[in-house]
Amino acid sequence: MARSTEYRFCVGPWNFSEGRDPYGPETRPAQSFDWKLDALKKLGFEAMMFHDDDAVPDIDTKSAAQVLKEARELRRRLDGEGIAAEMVAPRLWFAPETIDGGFTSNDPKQRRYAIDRSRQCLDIARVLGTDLIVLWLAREGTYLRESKSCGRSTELLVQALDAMLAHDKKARLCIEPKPNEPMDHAYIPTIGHALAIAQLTRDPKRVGALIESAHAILAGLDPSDEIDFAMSFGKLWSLHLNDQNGLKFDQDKPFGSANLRVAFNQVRVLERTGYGRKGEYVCFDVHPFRTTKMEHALKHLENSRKTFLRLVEKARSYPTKAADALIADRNYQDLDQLVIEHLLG
Ligand code: XUL
Ligand code: MN
Repeated sequence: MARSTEYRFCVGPWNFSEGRDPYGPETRPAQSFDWKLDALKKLGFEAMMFHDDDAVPDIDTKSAAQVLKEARELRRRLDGEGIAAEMVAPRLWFAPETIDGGFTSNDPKQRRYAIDRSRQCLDIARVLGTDLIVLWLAREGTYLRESKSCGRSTELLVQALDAMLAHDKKARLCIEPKPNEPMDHAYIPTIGHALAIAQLTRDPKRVGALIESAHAILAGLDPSDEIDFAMSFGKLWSLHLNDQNGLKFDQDKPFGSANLRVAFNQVRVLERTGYGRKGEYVCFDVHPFRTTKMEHALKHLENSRKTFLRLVEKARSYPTKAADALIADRNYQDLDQLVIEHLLG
């Protein structure tokens, strides 16, 4: 299973979070963008992912010209540090306009806001030198089944994707499915839904997917199967590795923290399918535990990367021959133990 290429790693500014949760305030002081960029470099990461308002803070208060000017300044700053922008994602879930959803809002004025803001996000991405737009469709779903229709929302989502595809003929749209939170039910909960809606757009080739381990687990699915499925279509363009302890709030734990075997299987699939060979990054969408002291505030990133690389070694040294013999003999009992022994060894 040896691979010639090595992996490249990426995180976003929000992954240096300060411990706030819905029930309590921050537990660590906020750090500047420069501090985060410096930390990312020291940890050996090569790219940063951005929401549109990570790239240009207070974006809605600024003119289009000012937004592009600030994006150009950021590009110079990143180039100077040798750090790439992996993607830009419109943060549609914060604005007062998107309380009832962005693209699927019941109010046409607010749907227009969501599309205009997404178009501006494409302009920012072009300036930052990336063709990848990530769409976590946070509020595109319902709290109440009767308030919207899934069929109508699918049409509205396709219209929005089409508007983005028309705005920039080179951009690729990468849908990041998540089944719930903040919504009761999201309209694009799994990779299957993301790849299916791509087919309804004006340019299906430019609509793909991003898998986040925790989101797949929240959908009751195995993230390694989701990865394998998307790779079968050549549609896995980004990846948010992390971990999640069962069906609860989105935990964004360090990679491998809750279930090492599930993490191992994700790495095995990445190795087998050659993820990263076309320049895709391995991103860690992880957060420090709320209890984390400032002096340990980068450990979740360092440790996720360390675990990932250890699991790459484990994937490469997996006793394939012995495993194949057990599979041929339908001896899954011992296959199970072989995996356990391999991970323990
Ligand atoms: C939300 C989530 C986001 C996206 C980027 O659960 O994962 O941080 O990755 O918008
Ligand atoms: Mn994510």
